[in-house]
Amino acid sequence: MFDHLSSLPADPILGLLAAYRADENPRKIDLGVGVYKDEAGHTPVLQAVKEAETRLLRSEETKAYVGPAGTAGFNAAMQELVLGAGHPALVGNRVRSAQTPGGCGALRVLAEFANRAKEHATIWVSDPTWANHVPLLGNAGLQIKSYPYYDRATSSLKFDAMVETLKQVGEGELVLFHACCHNPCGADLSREQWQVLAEMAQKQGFTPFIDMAYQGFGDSLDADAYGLRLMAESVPEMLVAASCSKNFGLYRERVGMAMAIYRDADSADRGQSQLLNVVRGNYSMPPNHGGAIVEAILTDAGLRANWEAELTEMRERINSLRSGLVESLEKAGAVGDFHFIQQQKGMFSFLGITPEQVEKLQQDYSIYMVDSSRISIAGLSQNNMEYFCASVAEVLES
Ligand code: PLP
Ligand code: TYF
Repeated sequence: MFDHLSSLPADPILGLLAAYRADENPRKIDLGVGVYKDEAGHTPVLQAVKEAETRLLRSEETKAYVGPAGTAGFNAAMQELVLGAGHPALVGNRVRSAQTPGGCGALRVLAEFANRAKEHATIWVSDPTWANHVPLLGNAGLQIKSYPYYDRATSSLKFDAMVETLKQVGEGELVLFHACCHNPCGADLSREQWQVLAEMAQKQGFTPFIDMAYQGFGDSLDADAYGLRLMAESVPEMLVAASCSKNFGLYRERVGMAMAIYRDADSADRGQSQLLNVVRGNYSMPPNHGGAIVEAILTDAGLRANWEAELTEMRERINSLRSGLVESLEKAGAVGDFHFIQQQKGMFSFLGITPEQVEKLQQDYSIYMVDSSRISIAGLSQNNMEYFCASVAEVLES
């Protein structure tokens, strides 16, 4: 029965990793997948995570099932991290959530949940958006349409065009927003722009669906959640897919949260029964280990302070790489104005070069990035910055 299946291309982002690993050039640089790397090019386990794991190993007494929502402690701590303590939606008992296998698990569960509420509902996503949004949301049955977001020609937001397109969106439709650190473009909405969008959501009645995969990687844990929290104060209903992959460095442990905000506590209870039923029909219940680590860190003052310090260090390294990159590109004589990179946030920016130039960087210089010229900034370091910028300058000249 499987003979007739044709083969499909690998995930274009994860596929790059294999090509990079096979490359024997000692100067090779990996700017592909969005995984944080330190100055030495490593993705270490955070100290706070190691300590939480050590404590868990000692205190854990059973591996018996937990249940489809994961633990209550994880959900309460994560809801508070995302929404902020005392958020009106929390105080009003209108929030429900489930621990999921990563942010991807959350996106998929929430998409299926939304599809139950309204079959084949339209979800508007930014152009461009993370490539995985398409299968995660589309395979659940939602219909995907896009709104203008980023202008490659000027390396800035197309906010007016975004607003113009979203004016036609109404009740029963969803709009996906990146909470912060937009993947792939790095260009985020300002507080004023979030305000405009929150008023539109309120007036027009569409349902915001916010993907928060990088809380803490932009400006701070609270500042990065500004738009999400504002939106959650403005509308009666909203969905949030949160990921703990980047900010806790728990990538392979698969930890995230699918959260929904409802009109009132009664609809929240009914909604949660549906959401947990979606979980049951997919994977029954989430893996426990990563969620237990997050819960331990968020609920212990010492571990939490250590984690926040490590998160700050990751953020500051990326931000200093951003300014270093702009400076070094200028010094290398690269044609063009790259100052936008310094204004953008999070793991990614588009370099703004052509697919042919991306290909040339890979073939001739062993520098790996996604076709769109998206670079994962943390792959740069003091060691490879000069080689990277000189190579880009040469490719831009040729
Ligand atoms: N959403 C965006 C925009 C992402 O970049 C990612 C990837 O890291 C995710 C969601 C979810 O990732 P994960 O499933 O690894 O938590
Ligand atoms: O965009 C990225 O690089 C990250 C990591 O299937 C990622 O979000 C990439 C591809 C994928 C899952 C995660």
